[in-house]
Amino acid sequence: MLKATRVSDPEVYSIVADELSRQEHNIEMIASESTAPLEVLELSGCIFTNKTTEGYPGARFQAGSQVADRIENLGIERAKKIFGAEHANLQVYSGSTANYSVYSAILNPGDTVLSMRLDQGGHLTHGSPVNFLSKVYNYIFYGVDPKTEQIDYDGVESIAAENKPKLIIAGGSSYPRLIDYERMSKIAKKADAYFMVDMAHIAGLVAAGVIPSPVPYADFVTSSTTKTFCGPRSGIVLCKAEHAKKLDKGVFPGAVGSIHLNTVAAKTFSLRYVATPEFRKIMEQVVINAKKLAEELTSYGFRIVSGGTDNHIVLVDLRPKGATGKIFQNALEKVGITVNKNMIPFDPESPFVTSGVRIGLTSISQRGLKEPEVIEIAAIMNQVAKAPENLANLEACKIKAEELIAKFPLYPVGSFED
Ligand code: DSN
Repeated sequence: MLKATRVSDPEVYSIVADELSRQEHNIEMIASESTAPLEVLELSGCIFTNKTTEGYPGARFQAGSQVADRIENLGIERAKKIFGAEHANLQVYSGSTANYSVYSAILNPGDTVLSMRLDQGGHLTHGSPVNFLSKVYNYIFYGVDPKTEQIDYDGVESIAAENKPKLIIAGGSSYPRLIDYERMSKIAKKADAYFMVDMAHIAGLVAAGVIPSPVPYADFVTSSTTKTFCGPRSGIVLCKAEHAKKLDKGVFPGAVGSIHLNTVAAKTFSLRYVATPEFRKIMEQVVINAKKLAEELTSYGFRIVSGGTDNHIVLVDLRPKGATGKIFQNALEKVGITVNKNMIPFDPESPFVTSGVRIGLTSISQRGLKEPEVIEIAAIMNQVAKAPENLANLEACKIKAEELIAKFPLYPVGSFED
């Protein structure tokens, strides 16, 4: 691994080696994480890193871009095919810049955007007051029904009718349920608004056909290419053909500079990988494992927000166990299980404390863990919750967690040996 760096900069090499070891020995359950295939790691650092290119295939600002055109065109074709999209743009750097690109394509300063509240499942880039775009656009928000903890579609409809937003956004970072895209798109049409879906968290499940796709219903679909997509740290935007020109201008020069061709190459690989039966099986197991975890944790007295999950996320209300998200996250970290504290709908705690944790099942499913192991993880979590600040308890849980994950290598053994 990192043959050149190991010799020339042992300090950086050893930090990267420590991170590999951390990932190998921990049960990684951050919902926005996954394990990139070796090809993605290779391609993310490939020779395209050296090439500067701006513009689009066939119309570049820099000479020597013919090879770059080939990789970008291949990626675009694969993206259109796998998602059934009319147009695709691979130049965005992340899910965040994917969102900024759509805003840049269709919005003017002061325009109204209707999106989901961050503390009920949305995302920082959908108008949070701490994001700079909240100074540019007028964001207003919808939320979940307090009883079902699922999107209050009637509420969305009445807010849209009253405020006439130019854009309505669905999708986010901690919503564990399916979204009724058809209903949302009808609401948008009625309000004469564009409809955008941010599928960053669920893109892999969508690509594998395990959950419904927003592509037929949305004007724009944005995504990061990590999370369930299991690709490089980057992004993608899809749209209807009628918006293609606007979108491409919104991306470049609207929101990004020169293309990260190395990650375009890695995304292009991923866009083939996510169409394989092997990937589909993993995504199916992700959903099975998530449902199993929700069921097991419920049996131990945890409360699962919305009563369950349809995707890779289990959002847990810790109040019945007398813990906060901060306490539980820190205790699990000591045990070798990595999750993140997360707001739950109508959370009385601050975002720095929270009443919940968000648990993702993608990485462990990629490593081959199935229902029997998920049952063990839930039991460890329950034991942690009983005494989250008791070091002897945490040490006993750590031994169990280490034994469990040691049976499932992060990458095939020998992958990083020279
Ligand atoms: N939005 C953050 C998350 O969901 O964890 C990072 O992508």
